[in-house]
Amino acid sequence: MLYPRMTEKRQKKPLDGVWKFQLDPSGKGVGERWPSQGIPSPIHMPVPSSYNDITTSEAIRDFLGDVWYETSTYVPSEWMTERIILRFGAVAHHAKVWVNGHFVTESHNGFLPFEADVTPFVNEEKMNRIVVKVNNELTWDMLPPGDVIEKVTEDGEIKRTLHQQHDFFNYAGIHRSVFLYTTPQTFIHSLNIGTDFNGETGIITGESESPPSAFVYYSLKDDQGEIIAERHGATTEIQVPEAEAWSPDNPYLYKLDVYLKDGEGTILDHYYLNVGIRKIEVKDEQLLLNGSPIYLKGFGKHEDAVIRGKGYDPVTNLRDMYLMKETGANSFRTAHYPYAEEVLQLADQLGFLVIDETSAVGLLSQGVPATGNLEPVFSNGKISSHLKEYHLDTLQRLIERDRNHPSVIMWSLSNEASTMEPEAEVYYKDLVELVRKLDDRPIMNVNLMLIEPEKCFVSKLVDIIGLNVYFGWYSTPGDLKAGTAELRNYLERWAKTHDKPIVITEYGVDTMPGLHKVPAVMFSEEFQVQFLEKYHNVFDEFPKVVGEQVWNFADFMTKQDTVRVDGNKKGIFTRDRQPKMAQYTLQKRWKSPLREGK
Ligand code: BDP
Repeated sequence: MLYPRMTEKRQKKPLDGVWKFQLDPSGKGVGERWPSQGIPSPIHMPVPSSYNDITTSEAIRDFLGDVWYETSTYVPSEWMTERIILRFGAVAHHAKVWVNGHFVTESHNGFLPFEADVTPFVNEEKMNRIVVKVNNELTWDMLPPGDVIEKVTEDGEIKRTLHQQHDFFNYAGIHRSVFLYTTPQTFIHSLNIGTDFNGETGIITGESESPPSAFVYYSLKDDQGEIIAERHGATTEIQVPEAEAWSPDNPYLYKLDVYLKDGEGTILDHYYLNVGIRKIEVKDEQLLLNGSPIYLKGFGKHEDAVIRGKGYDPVTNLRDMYLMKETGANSFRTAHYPYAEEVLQLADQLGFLVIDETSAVGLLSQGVPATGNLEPVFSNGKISSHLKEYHLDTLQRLIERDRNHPSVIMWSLSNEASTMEPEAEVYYKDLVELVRKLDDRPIMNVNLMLIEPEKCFVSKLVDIIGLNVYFGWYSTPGDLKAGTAELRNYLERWAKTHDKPIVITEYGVDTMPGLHKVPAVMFSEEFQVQFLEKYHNVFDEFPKVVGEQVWNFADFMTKQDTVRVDGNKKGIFTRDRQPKMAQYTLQKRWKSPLREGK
């Protein structure tokens, strides 16, 4: 599914703005024909945004169930000969969509785009009503998984609450931009662009899916618009001598125009992509970018901001990118789900190496309060065949969506799953096999610090190991000497057991901005600084450690909990994107050369 772009053959109209909105606690909307009649008692709600934090209502913030959105629009007359597509960047978590009362599509993935061909349902001269039912419940048939728990209260009412296993607020709503766009009747369906670089020559391979009756024509241009190469044929290979390789220091982008022509040479469709020529590989226990070892410096992030929650926000997004550059970061991980495509477009342009993660977070055994034992996930049917299919589908769609971004350097299968269960091996084998079929980027899986390297059933399947480590915080709280000793021991065991590079995908501590303590104590800014410094010294002892990504870039919202003070405070920046003291610690380290060759 190609991201909507304007060309002389394609139009687009964003439907972002203020929509109508209504809660539907008793689920009566369909029965009362809201899809065709409109929603009866709406309030105003911005799109894209989470709906939770916009009003002052606790009922809206904590709502669980169906909500409805509605907007109306005219469609230009000149669109009537084209295919008209309605596209949502993402709606969390379940969506059903109607256009002028006709059901057109549904989605059960809160972090990936979906669309419908609405050509037959669109009116030329009248307003077109678009109605969306959104549901935010989690089940164990989806990712992230969760349960809705029903309890009868003392006054006989049924109270429904969400049980979730992941550490971020279950924001919901129309989270990413909504577009109406057109394609010609004969159109380019998909593009798969690969690149390679041998130190001098770049190779671009192109594969386009389009109707066999039409001819594909590629035109490659440099960043000044000068034509470098032209090719015919759906599958192509272009050699670029003396290529400018893409990297965080030089995010050079070529432009690839793709045309579809008929037998007479008339242009039927036109689409274009930015292409960064680069090669990423795992070799000799190192991560190589364009043939040289690269050390990842950066953050685990979240799509999270004040008021708009998980709604895509170009303003916050750019601020984040500038702050990361300023700190000396060259990378980030899309923890714990696929981010908006606009984030990756900017990462291509500004030069960030992205670990692209699925929404598989929370596949972790939970302690059973009665026994204190861990309830397994993979081995007792908690993970259904539906969930596995969902995971495979998410991976496939993530790769198809993001494979053309030079910034995306690897796929992360999941975060902190119960990979110590033997049954996890078969499950992950199938995931790995799928990725290998679709793409040649390295594969990572991210491990919880309770996973013992000798007893992990998944690390042997992947190319690069992600480790989340919080010794001195969740273990031996406050004792950084003991914490760093544990860290050293843990890394030694991983390095001994696996001949693969390791990225520290999370390390960090909750820190209240402005809280100063000497000697340092947990939650003070001094403690965060010391934790980072001590951890960095240990990382530097291990040649297999090829990257460090602090948890988290910024403070973020979580569910209410005794261990969370208005959310998770492990940010290097506050939730409104101002630095804590530790930002200078990182800047000092990341802006000066690290170990030799890194
Ligand atoms: C890790 C999780 C991350 C949490 C973090 C924390 O991967 O989502 O937010 O711990 O506790 O286990 O701050």
